[in-house]
Amino acid sequence: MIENVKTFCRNCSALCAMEIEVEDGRMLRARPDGSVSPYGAYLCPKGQSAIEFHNGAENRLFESLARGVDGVLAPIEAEAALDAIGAKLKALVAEHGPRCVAVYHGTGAYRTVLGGLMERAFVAALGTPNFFSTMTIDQSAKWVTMARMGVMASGKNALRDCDVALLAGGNPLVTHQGAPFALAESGAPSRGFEAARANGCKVILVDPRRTETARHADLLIQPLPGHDAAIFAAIAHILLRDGMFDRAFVEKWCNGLDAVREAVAPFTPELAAARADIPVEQIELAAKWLGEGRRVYAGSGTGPSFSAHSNTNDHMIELVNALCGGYRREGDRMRNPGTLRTKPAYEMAVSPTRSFEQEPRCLSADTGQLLGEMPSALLPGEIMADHPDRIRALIVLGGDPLMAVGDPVVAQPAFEHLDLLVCLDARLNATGRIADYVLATSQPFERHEISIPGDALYPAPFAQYTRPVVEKPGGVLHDWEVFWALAARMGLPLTFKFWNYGLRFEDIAEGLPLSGDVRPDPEDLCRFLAAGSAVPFDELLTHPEGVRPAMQDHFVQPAPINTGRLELMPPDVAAELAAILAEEEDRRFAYRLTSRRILHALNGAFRDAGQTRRRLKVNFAYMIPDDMAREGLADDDPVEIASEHGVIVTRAKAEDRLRRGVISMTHMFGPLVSTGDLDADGGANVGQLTSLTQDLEPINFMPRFSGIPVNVSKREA
Ligand SMILES: Nc1nc2c(c(=O)[nH]1)N[C@H]1C(S)=C(S)[C@@H](COP(=O)(O)OP(=O)(O)OC[C@H]3O[C@@H](n4cnc5c(=O)[nH]c(N)nc54)[C@H](O)[C@@H]3O)O[C@H]1N2
Ligand SMILES: Nc1nc2c(c(=O)[nH]1)N[C@H]1C(S)=C(S)[C@@H](COP(=O)(O)OP(=O)(O)OC[C@H]3O[C@@H](n4cnc5c(=O)[nH]c(N)nc54)[C@H](O)[C@@H]3O)O[C@H]1N2
Ligand code: SF4
Ligand SMILES: [Mo]
Repeated sequence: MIENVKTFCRNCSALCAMEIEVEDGRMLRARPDGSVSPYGAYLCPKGQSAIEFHNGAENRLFESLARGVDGVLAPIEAEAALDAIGAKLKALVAEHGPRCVAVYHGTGAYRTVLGGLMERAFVAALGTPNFFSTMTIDQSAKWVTMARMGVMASGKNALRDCDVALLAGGNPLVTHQGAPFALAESGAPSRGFEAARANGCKVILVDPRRTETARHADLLIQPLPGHDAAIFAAIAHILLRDGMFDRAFVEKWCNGLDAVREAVAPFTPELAAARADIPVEQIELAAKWLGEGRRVYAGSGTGPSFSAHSNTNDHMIELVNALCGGYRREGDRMRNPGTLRTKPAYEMAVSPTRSFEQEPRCLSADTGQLLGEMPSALLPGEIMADHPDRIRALIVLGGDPLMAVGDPVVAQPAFEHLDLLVCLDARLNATGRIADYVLATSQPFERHEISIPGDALYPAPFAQYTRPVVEKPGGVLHDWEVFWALAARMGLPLTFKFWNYGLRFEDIAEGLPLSGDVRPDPEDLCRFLAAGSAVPFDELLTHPEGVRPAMQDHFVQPAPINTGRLELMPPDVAAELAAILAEEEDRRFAYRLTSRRILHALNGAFRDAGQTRRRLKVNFAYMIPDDMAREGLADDDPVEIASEHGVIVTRAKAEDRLRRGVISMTHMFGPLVSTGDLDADGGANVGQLTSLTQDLEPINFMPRFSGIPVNVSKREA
């Protein structure tokens, strides 16, 4: 008998509502369910690939693995693996203290709400500062900006409220990556852009590639990568030159306007245009629109955060936003104040914390935490440090850190140096291949979930709760169960809490103490999380399609206290700008390799799904036809790409969406290090072109993942 079960996808923060056809405990296919979802009916190809993955595609792991004395990974009973890992962790902590244990939270971890929160509870109970996540190998430049500039507590304007909206280096039509940092609605992203433009919003994109999102752009600027700091300094220069900034906002909430004037004075539009190889008129037009806008948004995706000067790039983009007063203001109606947690918003500046200058510190570099996390690019250094507090054990929840940090020459020996490496994953990835244990974990449709990751992102109040659609296979563990079981074996008392970014775990008053003897019921955990929900948990239970609560309007409130101010131009940012001004172009390399993402895969996940592989035998090196002709390349020709740090081979592909001098390639393809057989490898790891010792940004130690200087040459077959 075929049953239709309502649930939601958990691959990305869109959390698309769906209906799954189930026959005899096996899922057949997924359909979008727009009956209540604020995004309407929407599903991307990964929704269907998820069903196939649950059913065993992409070599899904159905049993845990342990490395034997022969050095080979072999199946192990889950309970035996937990016993061995718990004992080893306990011994390491007894000998070296809790700091020797680190946790890495990968992209697979963000959508397992119970797994992620149990992981936080475990880390808090253990008391280690070594929490790493993909966020610090991704857009931690945004956290650096928050730490150096401060934040407006009311948040940025929503797309649909804007009359001018600018996005630098993001492609939400493909990535569904939107608020709070980038401009977009996560689900059905085109609908948000269409609605905003129907209201008269002008959309500006700054991207070397004419992205899929560019179909919604009124102005597309296609610069060489790595010049966002100069471009946005020039936009600030014009706003100040023409007096077209929000003077009232700046006077009320900001310090440092004179320092901004001084720092951006040399960044004339002509200088930025020459450096980024774009028409000066485009910079003038973008500045004019932003300056005239009443409700403005300027933000970015990964592009500027991956490129040279990423912290400065991001600071300058946020500076332009601040000069335009691009935040929700007192009296503004909030489209979504949150359903599971309804939060008041205040028009109030929170002063910079400069948290990275405080304790706890890293061992291998002079820096500290950002939002309670250590920089992921320092993981290898923190393992190899000649220090009693070095990292000796690493637990990876839903990630592939060895691949993600790049530079395998530096990273691999470090990961191999660990006393204990444990991966919780449903795939055997590059990190898993060198791990001591790989714990096979359940997949979303096999578990209970509540829509916390979407709570503040939905374009309107909405919440959804789901029970498992199918039972989990016998041999696999739930992610949350692993952390609970390890804590029990280590004698650590866990308190389960509703943690969110910006909160310190220990400061959260309400918690659910868990017993190490009684396995918690996941539905009880979700009920606890929904305790403050605008929709009672029992109503969510009876409405698996989700609920849109009837809520009274929420408005941004006046500041309860009035002490914080944004620092627009702290001295370190001014010094970075001065250094950029003095910098010369690296002419040894003819091209710049840029990052991009593909619709059918989610970093390493679904890379080997049928619909991905039918399109992408390898991760192609995309170039414009003119550049290909100059290098004597035709479609599918093997091409060697060499940076200062490494060489990879892939196949070339023409794409007229690019600009000259730019190659565009996606990541997480191929093995960690190429075997030399491109087709057998199924692609090449762009991380081999990156460095963990050179070109690292200050503060967050972000490696250069975009705008990498490279040369290309045809590889003779
Ligand atoms: N389908 C799919 N969705 C995903 C992912 C995925 O792999 N696949 N990954 C998820 C993750 S982990 C993340 S972090 C997000 C990322 O989400 P996005 O930031 O939207 O990612 P991209 O599509 O790579 O967009 C980055 C853009 O930056 C441009 N760019 C590169 N260098 C520069 C530069 O120096 N300056 C400027 N201005 N632009 C530049 C590139 O051309 C590219 O279009 O997506 C998430 N969603
Ligand atoms: N050169 C280069 N390097 C990059 C990037 C780049 O563009 N270029 N991008 C950077 C960015 S933005 C990011 S976010 C990182 C990505 O880095 P990671 O997140 O570390 O890498 P993924 O391959 O996405 O790993 C996610 C893992 O989660 C697993 N998974 C999926 N669902 C579940 C689940 O429910 N439970 C568990 N336990 N596991 C699950 C998947 O099988 C997969 O192995 O890479 C960074 N590194
Ligand atoms: S956009 Fe795609 S991957 Fe993201 S939740 Fe929706 S169906 Fe899933
Ligand atoms: Mo990411």
